[in-house]
Amino acid sequence: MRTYFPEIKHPVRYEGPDTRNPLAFRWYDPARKVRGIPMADHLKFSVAYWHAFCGAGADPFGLPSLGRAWRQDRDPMGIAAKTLDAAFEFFVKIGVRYYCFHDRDMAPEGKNVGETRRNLETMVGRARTKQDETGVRLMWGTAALAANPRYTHGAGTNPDPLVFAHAAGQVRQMIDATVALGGTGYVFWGGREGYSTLLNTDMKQERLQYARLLEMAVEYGARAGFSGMFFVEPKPREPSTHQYDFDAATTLGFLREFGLLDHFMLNIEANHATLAGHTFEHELQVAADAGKLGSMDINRGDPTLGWDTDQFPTDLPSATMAVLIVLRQGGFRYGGLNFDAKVRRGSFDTVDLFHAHIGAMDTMARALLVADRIIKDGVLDGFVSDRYAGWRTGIGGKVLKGKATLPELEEHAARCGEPGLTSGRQEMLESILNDYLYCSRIE
Ligand code: XLS
Ligand code: NI
Ligand code: NI
Repeated sequence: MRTYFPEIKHPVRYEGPDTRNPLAFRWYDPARKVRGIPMADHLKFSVAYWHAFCGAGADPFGLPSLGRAWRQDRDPMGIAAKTLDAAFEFFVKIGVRYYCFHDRDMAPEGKNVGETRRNLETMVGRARTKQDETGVRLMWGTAALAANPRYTHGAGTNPDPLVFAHAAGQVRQMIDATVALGGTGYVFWGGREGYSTLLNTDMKQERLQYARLLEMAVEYGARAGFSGMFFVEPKPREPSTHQYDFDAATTLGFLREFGLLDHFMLNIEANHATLAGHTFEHELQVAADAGKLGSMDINRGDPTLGWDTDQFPTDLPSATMAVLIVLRQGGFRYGGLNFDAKVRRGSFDTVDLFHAHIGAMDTMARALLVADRIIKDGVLDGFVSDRYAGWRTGIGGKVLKGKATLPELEEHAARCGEPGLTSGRQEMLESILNDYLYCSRIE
């Protein structure tokens, strides 16, 4: 069979922090045990099919710049077949065990709903064979409900029920595909579920429609044998001015409002967090506190740009904060760490795909080692725990149990007088974190 990555002769290896080989892992050592579990099980990496194999480097100012050999064929199904070959060659060579895809990444839309279904089923059949040959598995599936012009005013939130029906059909086909490939998750992400102006929008109606779509997906998933988890991926804006799933808190509120919370978890994306004016760790913590942190789209934005640049995550402090939250909740059951990231328009060579994934996997692996050390030492957790110690006994404990009253608290304040001023020690804690990141021995 033709090879699309001839420059990589064997799967990328772990060579340790001192290697000079840019095509080796410095920190990601899949078999290395951390807290008794292999690194590969802590870091369930997934390659994003759309960015890695379908992305061609186009931007609003420029034509496609990445001439991928697997995208050259006269027939769209021919392109799909070559892309699948390239994808599985890449998964094996980079050593990632999971991938995620949208229906349209893997199979082209046909002339009508029936042909579209057949295209997808054909490609899913081939993907199943490749999965069996390689052991690589599907993490989650999703439907592309944004690109086709019919979805310009939304898919689930479109004013036209016929558009909604097309979206629903796509979701149904993609749930079938996810089941056929053994995926453990199904994602709803922003797409164009939002609006641009209230002059033409009934927001209350659109949110209700969207809830109905999610409800039907849950009902159909149960019938189709889907035993994984449904996820919503919050995103605040782009392409719509206002996206309904703005951030984790908004999305949790939406799911609660429509009685969907039991069937959904959140897939938190780093770049969407920053677009919403939050940090990645803020969004992760909101989801985790609700018991709803199900998966992550790991990437990063550009702090000087206001859109979803989907760069590969190489920022160690942010990665460490993220992994700390994941470790504290005991990892992921249905999801993992999906690289919703693409190489830059000017990274023309296929080897750049390897550099991108290697750098990001090493960043997350290093973050895992640092986070493990931080948790083991207990310095940071101890500080926070001490800070709230007053709430475990006495009047604090009474308040939390719902046993206190306002008059009682006024009386308590009067009796005890002015509280002392306790420093939050932010600068000290920032320095401690830096010590762990840059000085502590984690080899
Ligand atoms: C777009 C989203 C998209 C999803 C995949 O902004 O991040 O890539 O994660 O469905
Ligand atoms: Ni995403
Ligand atoms: Ni995104």
